[in-house]
Amino acid sequence: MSEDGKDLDDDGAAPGLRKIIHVDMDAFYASVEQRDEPELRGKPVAVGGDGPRGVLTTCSYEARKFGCRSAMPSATAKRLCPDLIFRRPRFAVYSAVSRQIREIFLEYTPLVEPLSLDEAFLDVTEDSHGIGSATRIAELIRARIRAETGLTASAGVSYNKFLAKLASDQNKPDGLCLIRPGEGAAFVATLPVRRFFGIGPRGAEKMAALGIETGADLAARDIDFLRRHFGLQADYLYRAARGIDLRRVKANRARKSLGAERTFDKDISSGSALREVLERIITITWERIEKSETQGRTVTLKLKHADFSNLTRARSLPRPVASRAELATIGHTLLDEVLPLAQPVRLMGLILSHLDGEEAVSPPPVGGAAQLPLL
Ligand code: TTP
Ligand code: MG
Repeated sequence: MSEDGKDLDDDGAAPGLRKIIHVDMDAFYASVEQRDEPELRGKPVAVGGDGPRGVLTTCSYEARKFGCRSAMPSATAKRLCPDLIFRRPRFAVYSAVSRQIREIFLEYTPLVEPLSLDEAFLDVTEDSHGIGSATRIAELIRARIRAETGLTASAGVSYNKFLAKLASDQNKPDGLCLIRPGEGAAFVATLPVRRFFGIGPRGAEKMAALGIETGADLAARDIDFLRRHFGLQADYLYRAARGIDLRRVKANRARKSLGAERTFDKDISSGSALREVLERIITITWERIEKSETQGRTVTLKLKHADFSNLTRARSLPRPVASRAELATIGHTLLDEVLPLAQPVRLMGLILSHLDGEEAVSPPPVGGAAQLPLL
């Protein structure tokens, strides 16, 4: 592992290995509360109910110094840290931040697999922006998150998901850790088995009873021993103990459509005013299309009347819309078809669908990745 900015390629890694980043926000809910309520900064903060049956969803790093943890009963946390400040969760705000960070991830790769609101795997094997290394991409993403959300994230960089997730936890908060090819087994060897994904407190106890405390202890057991004691989990454990993980990053549903819309301050009915707004919407939509490297065949114009009823008009081409000019021509033709309006509208949107760009960038099978260039 390394923090010196050297990256996966610097040690002459065998081609074919993937480059995976795991990003995880630091003390997520608590950090959002500290961001939005500056008096809370630098103080022990818990998010959750403080009643007799309350439980912490999480707590700030200041509170962790006292031993407070996620899922701990609030009463226990208060005993450990009498000055602990409680806040109720505000899920709508956390979801909004989650969408913001996801948008940032998607600017660097379409292969983003969110695991929860605050963490995701990214496969950056294809360095589509020519940034140069997975570590640099991770640093850029961390800087963007800080600039755009006012929050810190930690990142792990490695050649598979198992190691990237362990790495993101290694230098928290606001840290980065790289585990290079060839270093995975050694990294795992010193790790307590309870840090392995999928091994809970009960699993760790069972292992301790068998004399297995660390990754090295696990690696010393053969596959038959593991199958006898851990059944279906055996293959996973056997590989994990060697720093091997064959799982691919599974990008969530490919995006089905892309577009932009505007809600007006005052309802509009004049054709010329609508054409003006449409021009702006076309510009934003086309920028988004270019950024996402997708192409689409169907253009839909959407209007919402003052009474909230919708009016849509769509046009499909036999091939993708090729340019901004073409998108504009279609958009304005659709608008002309609905003019003059029977009643004023409060919102106008333009949507491009039947996207086909997503398939073009789907990941190669793990075993067939050898031809991929290194970053
Ligand atoms: P985590 O990423 O596990 O924790 P965290 O972001 O608070 O702290 P860090 O990553 O720096 O260790 O979880 C993300 C959010 O999910 C967390 O802020 C609150 C919520 N959560 C729960 O509601 N219950 C839980 O048991 C856990 C672990 C998290
Ligand atoms: Mg987190």
